[in-house]
Amino acid sequence: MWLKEHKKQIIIGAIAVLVVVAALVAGIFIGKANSKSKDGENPSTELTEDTATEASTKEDTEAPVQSSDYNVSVYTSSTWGDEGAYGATYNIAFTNNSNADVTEWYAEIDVPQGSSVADSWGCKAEISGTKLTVTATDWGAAITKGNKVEVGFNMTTPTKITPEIAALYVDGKKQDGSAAATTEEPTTQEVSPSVKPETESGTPLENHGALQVEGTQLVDKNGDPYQLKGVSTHGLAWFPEYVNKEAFQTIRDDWGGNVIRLAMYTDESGGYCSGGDKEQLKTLVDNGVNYATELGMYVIIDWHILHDTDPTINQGEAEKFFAEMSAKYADYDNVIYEICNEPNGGTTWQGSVRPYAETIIPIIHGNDPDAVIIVGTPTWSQDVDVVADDLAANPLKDSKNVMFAVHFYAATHTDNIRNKVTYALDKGLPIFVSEFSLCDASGNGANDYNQSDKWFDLINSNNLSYCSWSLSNKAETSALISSGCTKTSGWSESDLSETGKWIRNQIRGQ
Ligand code: IDC
Repeated sequence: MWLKEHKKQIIIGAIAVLVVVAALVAGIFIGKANSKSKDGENPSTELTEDTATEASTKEDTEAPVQSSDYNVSVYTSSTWGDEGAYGATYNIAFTNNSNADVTEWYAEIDVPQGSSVADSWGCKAEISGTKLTVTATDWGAAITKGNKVEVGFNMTTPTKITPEIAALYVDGKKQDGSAAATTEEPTTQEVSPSVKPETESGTPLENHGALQVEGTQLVDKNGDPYQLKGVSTHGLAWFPEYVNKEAFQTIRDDWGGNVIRLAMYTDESGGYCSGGDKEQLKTLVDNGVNYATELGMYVIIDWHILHDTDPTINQGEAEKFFAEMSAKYADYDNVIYEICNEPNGGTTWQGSVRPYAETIIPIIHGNDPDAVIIVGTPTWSQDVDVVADDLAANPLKDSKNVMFAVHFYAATHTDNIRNKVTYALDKGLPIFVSEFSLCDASGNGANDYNQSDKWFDLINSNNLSYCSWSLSNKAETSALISSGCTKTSGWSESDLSETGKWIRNQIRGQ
């Protein structure tokens, strides 16, 4: 299509290439006669008679010189509105396969007269007549070799369009057609990395509404797959200062996050069932839910069992807690319940977690029938394979909008746990990565970036939702804020720990 529409320009371009090649050949032969280049220096740049002949054959072909340096595609993600005012989020994914860094680029897309852009991230998107020019800005423009960015914008068009890149310019040079591939829908790898602060044209909640589970996938109010990406607090009792609206807003607007997990320990010091101040803890949960709601973010209320190993140990308290929470937030579309962080010790799925879930789920759904609920899985939320096998044979009595947790710490949990995830997804189990970090399972030690990349390949190719442990400045590797930084919101990049920087980039899609 692009080639056909531009046949004329391409032929003119090819002729221009020929003229330049001819001039170069002449110039080099003259140059050679005058000064012989040093032996072995830059041999590949020397244009010989052979390559000149090869270039001249290009005249017969329709395509200009092929370039595989850049792979650029455009796709729409969420859509809204109707004919007359058809809205969509457009994402442009740019992969720099060349061996030089890219510092600026822009793309042109044909749009119907009367289209308008609401907001954009990583780029400036401007319409003049029927031409939309998307010019990468700041982080969207700086693409080091081998790396990929995704920029995006929201646009309303009078009619539904299939966006295509009509022209692409990289570092001042127009690229040939082969560089600008176009896809209507994202491929699975392209789904997630998109930074979408969503502050101007609507918050995540305004745009995506009540979420549901369809098959293994979390979907939004329009039935479109939706990925939650965000952070978990540390223990609410220990780091209450991070439960503030500006902190959540920084995660939303600077990181591109859309979810906050509120981790309330049940049995550690100051825990809900181990002498902690229940009212104070519930106030922290309530504040967290309200800040997230005001910001249009999703929020997970996490019953953070850990030392107590088996969710049935404090089940009575859990029943009361979730009855109270689900009654209070029954009308909130953004509240998600995580009913047991990490069953561990000798706790089994069939012996404890399943019966516990079959008690708590009806309590929550009794108040809020559509609520999304995350159930922790045995062995510190790793054994999703065991759960998948059991549920394939014998589904839960109430499985509506129920998902299952997998947690990983990349320096400890590798192929073995990823294989469990793949296996469980294949069996149809909806999975939510409600906690993870890049270091070892203690929350400390060195980060394993290689394993972290492998995890994110799996996460993004399956559009899994995730929350990173933890929004705190504790002196441990998994804390997202640098231990020397006492700011509780508005962090600049240098305020973040190494983990924090990596996670922020990941959420931003870099
Ligand atoms: C860790 C915290 C650490 C705290 C400890 C308490 O990072 O500061 O002292 O809990 O036991 C989990 C748990 C999560 C752990 C984390 C790291 O869900 O509570 O946090 N982790 O050990 N599962 C695997 C790792």
